[in-house]
Amino acid sequence: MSRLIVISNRVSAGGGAQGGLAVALSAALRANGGIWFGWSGEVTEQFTGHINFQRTDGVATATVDLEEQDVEEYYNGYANRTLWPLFHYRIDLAEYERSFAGGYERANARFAETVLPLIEPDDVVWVQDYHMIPLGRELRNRGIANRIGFFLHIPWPPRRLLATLPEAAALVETMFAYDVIGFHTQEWLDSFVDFVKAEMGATVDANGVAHCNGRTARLVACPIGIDTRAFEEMARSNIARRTYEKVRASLVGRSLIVGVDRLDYSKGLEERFLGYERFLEENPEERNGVVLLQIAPPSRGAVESYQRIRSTLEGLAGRINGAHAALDWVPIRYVNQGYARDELAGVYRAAKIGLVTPLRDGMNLVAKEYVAAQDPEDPGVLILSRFAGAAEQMPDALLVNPYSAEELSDALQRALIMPLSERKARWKAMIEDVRKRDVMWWLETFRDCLETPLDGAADSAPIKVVQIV
Ligand code: GDG
Repeated sequence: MSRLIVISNRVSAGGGAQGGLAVALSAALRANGGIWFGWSGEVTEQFTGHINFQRTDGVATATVDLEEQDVEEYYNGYANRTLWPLFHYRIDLAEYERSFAGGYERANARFAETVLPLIEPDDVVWVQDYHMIPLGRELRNRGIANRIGFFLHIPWPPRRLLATLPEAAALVETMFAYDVIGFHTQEWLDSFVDFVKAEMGATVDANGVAHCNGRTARLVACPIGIDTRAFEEMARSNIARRTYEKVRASLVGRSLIVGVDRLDYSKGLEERFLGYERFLEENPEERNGVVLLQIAPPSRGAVESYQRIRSTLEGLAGRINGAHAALDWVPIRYVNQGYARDELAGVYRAAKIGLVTPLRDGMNLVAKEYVAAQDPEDPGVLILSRFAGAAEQMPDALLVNPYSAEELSDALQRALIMPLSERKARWKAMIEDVRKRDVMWWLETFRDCLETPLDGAADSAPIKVVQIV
């Protein structure tokens, strides 16, 4: 198998303490050699393109520092104030500034220039996520003829929303520099097809290959998974067990509802709190019988919309607790702090309900982690937003509209009284898929597509169309 060059905004090579994505990419890089390249997270006075090489747990990484202006315009700007909100359907929050678009192009050109000498002729290159959409074109412009794939970890927005981005067509056109473009779900892929057909005159053939202005790119829906076996084991580890005991003891017999999300407006935390408040009001007999533990480590604190959501949630949690708390009970434990993964596994296992209600999410790995952490003899219930990519794979969760406080309240009520036999049947269906399509499955499936040349493939060997459901 060819060497792999992974390119992503941040590099997090390493072992089991990391998330599934880092584990899977690290495993592939260890097995076949290759390099993981990206931004160091550091700022330098003047961009030099100096590469910092490291080897972490047998994985070679190469990182580069960026200038302050790059960080402001590319990372805090175009990536997190333009694309992130727009791609999560929040055009009300999206900021369209030429300086951001310019900084984004400049940073991507800098990444391309820097990584160029590291790419050997037989390598396959895999670019990750919305920070780096035009990177493939930048590499092609510099003469790279290798197979290059792109995977989008967030949703692809509906055509009419994307059309509000001034440079939408130009940005999307750069994607035809890739051989393969991957999405988590058929829905995101369909939205992409809708845009390129209507706005750019592209066509898509029966093999899922898009043709646009003389270039082609193969489109695949390939849902990311977690490192399921490892997570199941982690949920049985000593640390997880101790965390489980500690949390259970603190509940004194009450049922735990858990949410774990980066503090991000796409995760529907405000709506979740309102749904829970509704539940408390509609079910007074349940008051004092449940606790909502919301773990929400802060993220992207330099961006104003993130500061706003943080203070909104603090206000809301304070109001709900103020209105409903008793001498010996607080309805919401709102924790702005991160925990180690094995502790999280223990928390998931202690929770009777996993409340995963993003307003929009490319996939959502917390839903899968919650399922993997459950006790097979007494599994909890997953309440999942219909608007998370994960919902396509998890029809046995209680699927809800996260905007509806009534639906959230009803689902909480239903989950709390769900008989063991139904909980087991739903959990079994979900865990089977979470095990089957784990993160290694995702990696291998995408890589297979990337390593299958497009030219003439349709005539000789039929292209394998990836089915996700
Ligand atoms: C993007 C897409 C897509 C959370 N709190 C703690 C912690 N976490 C971990 C979770 C989970 C991960 O962070 C979050 O993953 P998600 O998938 O839920 O969401 P995003 O961060 O928005 O990820 C998403 C994903 O990319 C992959 O393609 O699924 O749709 O938005 O693993 O457990 N981890 C630790 N402590 C915490 O407190 N250690």
